Amino acid sequence: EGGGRRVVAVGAGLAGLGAAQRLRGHGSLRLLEAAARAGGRVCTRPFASGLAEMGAHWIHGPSPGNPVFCLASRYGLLGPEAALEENQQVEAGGHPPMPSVTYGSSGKVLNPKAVREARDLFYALLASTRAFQGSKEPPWPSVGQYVRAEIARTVPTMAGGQEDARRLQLAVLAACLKLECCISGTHSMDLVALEPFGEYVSLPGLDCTFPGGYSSLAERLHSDLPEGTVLLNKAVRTIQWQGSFREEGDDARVFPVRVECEDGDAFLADHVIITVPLGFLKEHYEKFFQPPLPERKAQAIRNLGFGTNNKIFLEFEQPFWDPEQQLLEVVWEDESPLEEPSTDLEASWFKKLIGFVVLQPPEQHGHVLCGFIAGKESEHMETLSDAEVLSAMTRVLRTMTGNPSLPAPRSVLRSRWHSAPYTLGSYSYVAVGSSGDDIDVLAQPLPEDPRDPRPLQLLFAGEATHRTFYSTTHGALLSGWREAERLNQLFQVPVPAPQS
Ligand code: 6YU
Repeated sequence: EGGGRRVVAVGAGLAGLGAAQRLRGHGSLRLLEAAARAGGRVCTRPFASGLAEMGAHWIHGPSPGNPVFCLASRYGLLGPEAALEENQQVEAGGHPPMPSVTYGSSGKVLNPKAVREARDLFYALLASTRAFQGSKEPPWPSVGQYVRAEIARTVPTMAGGQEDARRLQLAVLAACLKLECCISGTHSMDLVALEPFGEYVSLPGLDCTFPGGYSSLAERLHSDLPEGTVLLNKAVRTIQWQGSFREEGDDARVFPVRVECEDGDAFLADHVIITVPLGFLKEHYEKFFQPPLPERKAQAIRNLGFGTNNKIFLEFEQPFWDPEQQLLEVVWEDESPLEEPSTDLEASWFKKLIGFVVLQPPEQHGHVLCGFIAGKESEHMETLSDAEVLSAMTRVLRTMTGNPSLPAPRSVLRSRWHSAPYTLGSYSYVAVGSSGDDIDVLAQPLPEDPRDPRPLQLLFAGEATHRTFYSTTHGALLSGWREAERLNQLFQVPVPAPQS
C-alpha cells in the first residue's frame, strides 16, 4: 500500500526525470536539483545563430529498442530523417559513418585510402576485444594495452614495410585511440578494462540529434510533472538513512531518511532515489551518506571509472571546409601509439583534440565546428581562458590546413564538465580493476538485507548504474524507470499496458 509514502529524488537529469515520470502510487514526490535548470548532462545552450549541445549530443542507436528515441519520437522532437525505417536499421556499431576529411600536421589532407586502412585495422582490433568478455585470463588488463600490443605485432608488415607509409598508419592509429578516449570518456584507453569492454551494447540506428536541442526532451519530461515536483537550486548536502525522523509537530509519522540541503532545508522521506553523477559520488560519498555506505558499495564507487570529455564550439565567419564534409579530423603525423604521449599539458594539450564535427545544417547553426577533447588535456583546457582556447584552436587549424592566415574563429564556447561541481567529469566507464559487477553493486538499493522492515530507503539510478548502456542518455532514462518500478512493486501498483 503506497499511499502516503514520501519519495525524494536527488538530481533532475534524465534518470531523475525518468524516475519521476514512472513513479506511481506514492503519497508525494520531490525532485531536488542543485542546478538552476533540469536536464543535468543534457544541456543545450544558444550559440552563434543556433544551438550548442554542451553535454549529450546524439541519440546513440535511434531504433525501437532505445527509449530516448521512442520518447523523443512520441513527443515530436526529432527531424524527419530520424523517423526513416532504414536509418533505424543501420548497424553503425557506435561509430556512425560521416563524410570526413583528415588533415595532417604537415598541413595537407591525408590520403583517404591510407587513413581508411589504418582505421579498418583499429576497428577490427577494437571488435576483437569482445572475445575476452567473461574470460578469466585476458591477455592484458586494459583495452589500450591490448590494442597497442596488437599494433606492435603488425608493425613489421604494416603498409607493405614502407617506412613513410608505416609512420602515417601509426599516426592515424594514435588518433583513433584519442577518439576512443572521447567515446569512453577517459584519459587513456590504458585505464579502460579489457574483459568487460564488450558488455556495452550499441543499439542499431544512425545516430541523430534533436533539431530543437537535446534539452527539449528534458524540458518536456519536466513540464509533464505536477507543478512544484522539481525544486531547482536545491543542492543536497547529506542523506541520513536508517534513522527515525519526525516532522515538527507531527509525532505520528516516523521516516527512515532525512535529506539535508546546502541551504539548510531538510526533507524527510521513506525512499530516496539518488541520481547524482558518479563523479560527484566519488568525491563526496564518505560524507554524503550517514551512516556511511556499506564497503561493497563504496568500493564500486571507487573502482568504476569517470573521466572527462569536453566540447569546444567555434563559430566562423565563413566555412573553410567543403559543404558536404561533416567531420574534420586531425592527425599529428609524428605520433605513434607505441610511444608514450607527452605529459607537458601546457605545451601540448591541444594535440589531444580529435577534430571537429560540422554542425548541420548551417542555415540553422551558422558556420560552427564542434571539437572533442578527452582526458587530462581536456581538464587542463578547462583552466584556460576563452581567448587562450580560441588562439590554440586557431593555431591547430592553421597547422592542419597549411594556411597561416586562416581567419580566426569569431567566437568560442566550451563545456567544462570536470570543474562542474555537481558532475565532476563527463561519464562513466568500466576501469581497470573493476567489472560489470561493480555497476550492479552500485545499482543495488539499501539497506542490503531484503527482509529489512524498512526496505528501499536508498535507491540508485543514473547512467553509471546501467550495466550495458552506461555513459548514455538511454542508460540514464532506463535506470530511472528501473528504480521507479522497484518502488511501484513495493507499493504494489499494477503496471499499465505499455504505450508505444
Ligand atoms: C548520449 C551522447 N555525449 C557528451 C558529453 C557529456 C555526456 N553523454 P545527470 O548528470 O544528467 O543528472 C544528475 C543531476 O544531479 C544533475 O542535474 C546534477 O546537477 C544533480 N546533482 C548532482 N549533485 C547534486 C546534489 N548534491 N544535490 C542535488 N542535485 C545534484 N549520451 O546518449 N549521447 O551523444 C552523449 C555526451 C560532453 C558530458 C554525454 C551522451 C552522456 C549523457 O549525457 C549522460 O549519460 C546522461 O545525461 C546522464 O544522466 P543522469 O541523469 O544519469 O545524470 C564500448 C564502450 C564504450 C562506452 N561508451 C560508449 C557510449 C558513448 C557515450 N557517448 C557520449 C558522447 C557524447 C558526445
